[in-house]
Amino acid sequence: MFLDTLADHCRNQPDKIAIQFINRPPVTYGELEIAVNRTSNFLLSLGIQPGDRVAVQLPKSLPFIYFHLAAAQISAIFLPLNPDYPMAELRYFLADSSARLLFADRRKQPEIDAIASDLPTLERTLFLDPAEDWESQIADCSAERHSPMPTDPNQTAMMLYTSGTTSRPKGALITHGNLTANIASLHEAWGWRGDDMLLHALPIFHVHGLVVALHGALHAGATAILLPTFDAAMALELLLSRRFSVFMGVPTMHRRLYQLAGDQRYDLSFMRLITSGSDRLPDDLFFGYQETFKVTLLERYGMTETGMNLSNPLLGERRVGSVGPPLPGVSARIVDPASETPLPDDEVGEVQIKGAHVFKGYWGQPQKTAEAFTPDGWLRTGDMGLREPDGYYTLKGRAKDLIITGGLNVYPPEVELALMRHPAVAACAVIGCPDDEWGEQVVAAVIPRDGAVPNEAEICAFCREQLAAYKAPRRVVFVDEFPANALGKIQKAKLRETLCE
Ligand code: MCA
Repeated sequence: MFLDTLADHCRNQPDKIAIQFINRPPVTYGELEIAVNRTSNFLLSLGIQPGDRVAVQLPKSLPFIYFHLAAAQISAIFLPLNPDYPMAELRYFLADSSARLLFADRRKQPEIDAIASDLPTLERTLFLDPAEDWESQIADCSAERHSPMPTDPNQTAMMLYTSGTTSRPKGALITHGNLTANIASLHEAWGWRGDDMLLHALPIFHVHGLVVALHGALHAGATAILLPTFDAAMALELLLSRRFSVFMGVPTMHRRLYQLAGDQRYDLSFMRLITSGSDRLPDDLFFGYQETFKVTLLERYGMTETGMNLSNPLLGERRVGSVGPPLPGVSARIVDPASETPLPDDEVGEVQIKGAHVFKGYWGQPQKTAEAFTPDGWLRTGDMGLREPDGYYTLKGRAKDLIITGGLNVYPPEVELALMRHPAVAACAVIGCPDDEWGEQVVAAVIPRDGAVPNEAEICAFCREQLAAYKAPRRVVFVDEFPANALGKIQKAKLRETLCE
C-alpha cells in the first residue's frame, strides 16, 4: 500500500530530502517518518480511533502534511478543507462529516469558537499558527509507530467534499486501496523516478495537489519542493533553475506562466514532465507553451471520486485537445447517456470509468452512491466525450451547468442559494462565462425585488460571506426576466449567449 512504500523509503533513504517548503529547512525521509509517527501518537493520545474523521483547515504547510499522513497511518479518515471556506461552509462540512477533531488556523479562533456550539460531535479544535514549529510541540510524543499500518484496502483514508448540480456537497470516501491503485498506475504511466524533483505549487486540499503531485513524489522516493501559494514569477524562476524534472498545474497557472514569458523564449525541455489538468487545456495555450518553453504539456483527466483516469502518454504523442488513453489498470467507456449502452468510436456520450482507483461511495449517502454507479459497477462521471479509434479520449462537455474556474468546480445551485438569501434578490441564475485567465468566471443574473435598489458590489460581498471566494460571482447583471422554456425552466444556454461578453 502507499503508506508501506513510503515507510520503505524512510527506512532505506533516511537522509534524502522528501519535502521542503521554499526558503524553509528541508525535511528528510527519516525526519518525515519521525514527525508523522509523533503526530500519529499525538492523535492516539487524543483518543482518535480508526474511522474517526480528523478535519484540517490550514494553509499549505508541514503540519497539514503530517496530519494527513498520520491520520491515514492510524486508520482515521483525513478531511482536508479549503482554508478559504467561510464559517457557513465550514460548519456544514464539520456537521455532515461529524468530525471529532479539527486542526485550524489560530487566526480563525474567534469565528470557529462561535460555531463550535452548533457542532456537538466536534470534541476538540486545536488552533495552530502554521508558521510555528509543530515538531517542537510534539517532541514529547514517541517517535516509534505504535499502531499497525492499515492493511485493509477498503479502509477509508480520506474524504473530500464534492458538490453536485442538485445537492449539497457530498463527502467522497477515498480508500487506501484507491490511493495505492492510483499512485501505482501514475507511477508506471508517468515514469516517476527516485531522482525526480517536483516543483509543487498546487493547493493540497484536493486530489490534484495532495495525491497526484505529493503522493506521486513520495511514492517514488523523490523530492518535492513546495510553494505555499502559486506565484508565477517565482515558479518561472525556479523552473529555469534547472533543478526540477516535474511540474503540475491547472490551465490558469500555465496561462499565467505563458503570459509572464511574453515574447521571451525559454528552454524547459530538460524537464521530463509538465502536466495540465482539472480543466480543459485551451489549444492556444498548448501550442503557445510549446513555442515559448519548448515543452509539450501533458494533459490528463481525473476527478475527486477517482483520482486520475486518462492521460496522454509520457512517451508518444501528447495530442492537443485530448486527454489520452486510460491509465494502466483503468477501464473507460463511452455510453449513450439515455440507454447506457456502449457507443462506437468517434461518437459522443458519457464517459464511464471502472477500476481499483474508483471511490467507494459518499459519506452517509447510500442513495447518491447508488446513483453514481451503473448496475454493473461503472462510475457515471457526468462528463461527455468520445473515444478515437486509436484509444485516445477527447472530452466534449461536462455535467450540466458545472462551472470550472481556475481549476476549481463551482456548482450554480450553491451560489444561487446564497444569492437568494439577499433581501434585494427576487430570483437569480448563475452561469459560467468564458474567461482567458480563469477558463470561466462565475456570473450571476439577478431579478431584483420590487422596489429594491440592489448594488452589484454589495451582492458580491454578501456571497463571499457565505461562500469561498472562488465561488462568489465576479459579476452581477440585473435583468427583468430570464429566458425560459415552455415549462418555465430557466434556459441557461440562452442566458450565457446574452450575458457573456
Ligand atoms: C483564487 N481565486 C479564485 C480562484 N482562486 N477565483 C476563482 N477561481 C479560482 N480558482 C480568487 C482569490 O480568492 C482572489 O479573490 C482572486 O481570485 C485573485 O486571486 P489570485 O491571487 O490571483 O489567485 P491565486 O491565489 O493565485 O489562485 C489562482 C490559482 C488557484 C493558483 C489558479 O485557484 C489554484 O491553485 N487553482 C488550482 C485548483 C486545483 O488544484 N484544482 C484541483 C481540483 P480576491 O482578489 O477577490 O480576494 S480538481 C482535482 O483535484 C481533480 C482530481 C483533477 O482532475 O485535478
